[in-house]
Amino acid sequence: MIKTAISEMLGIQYPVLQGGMAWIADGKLAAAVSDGGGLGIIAAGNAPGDYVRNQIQIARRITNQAIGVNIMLLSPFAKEVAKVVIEEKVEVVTTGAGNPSKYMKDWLAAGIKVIPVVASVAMAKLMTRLGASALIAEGGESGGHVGELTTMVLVPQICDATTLPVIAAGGIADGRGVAAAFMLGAQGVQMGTRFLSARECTIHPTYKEKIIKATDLCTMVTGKRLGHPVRSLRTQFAREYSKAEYGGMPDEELEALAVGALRLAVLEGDDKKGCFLSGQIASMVKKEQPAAEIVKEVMEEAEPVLRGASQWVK
Ligand code: TUI
Repeated sequence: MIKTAISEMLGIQYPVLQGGMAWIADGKLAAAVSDGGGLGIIAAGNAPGDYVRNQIQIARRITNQAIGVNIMLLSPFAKEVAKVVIEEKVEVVTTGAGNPSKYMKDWLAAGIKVIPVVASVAMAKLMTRLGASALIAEGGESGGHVGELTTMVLVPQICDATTLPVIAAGGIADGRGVAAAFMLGAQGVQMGTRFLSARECTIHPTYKEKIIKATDLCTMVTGKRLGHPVRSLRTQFAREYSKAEYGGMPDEELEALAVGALRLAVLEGDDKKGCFLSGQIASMVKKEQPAAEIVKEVMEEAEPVLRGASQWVK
């Protein structure tokens, strides 16, 4: 049994968070992860407050365990979702793709545990000062919106910059990844891509199949030119976007090219125009299985790896 400051603080069995994947992480997936002993997180993505409220209520009907909501700070609805999480009394808020400073006081006053994703040491220091409960250090191996640094490089630097417990994310798919994250100083992990194959994850079957069939070099980053780098599967859409990006397509046209691409991947499994967000570990996702099994499996795998670590010291 692995207990850490993160599992204790969140009152969960395993220090495993499920990433807040836009369009994907709904109330059903979050509830299944929480019921499995981790922390399930509903993604607000670019959705309005009412969608998020509805998903929270769906999760509450399935599980009595704590749940979280991820607020994507680039969303035009971030402000209204920030209110919904207080009204619906969610236990945990995670944030991504920006600086949540202006919301922190209200969330903390409402008794919500606030866990921002930080992609730099400066942001880690600021969030620590503002009273965050923990930090997520998400490296660029992750899917979706990515920062500059890798998990290997980011996690120890964030751990050194804060007194708060740190959750590692990006590039973690199994017990070895969990053990490695702990060696770097993290006390919990967040996984996104690994949960794409969860039975309770209701993405289009084509999306699941693409993840399960993926190989090691199957992801790429696009969107750097517009300042929003995003990692996704190397599909026709990703290749064409990349070509346009480096071929000098005007900014507005480039932005238009990406509109609706996430939705097309998740809801329709559209091979040509869909953007299939994925982390670099897609090739390590082998089969569909219940979310609870994923949580238990990775943590049980981590135990012998961590026990065996002493073999290196003579
Ligand atoms: O947010 C994510 N991953 C995401 S968000 C998303 S949806 C999207 N829609 C439109 C454009 C871009 C994305 C898909 N995947 N991960 C957490 C994360 N946060 N990664 C990096 C950061 C981050 C970056 C900068 C956090 C803070 C930050 O601070 C900058 C600042 O404002 O100082």
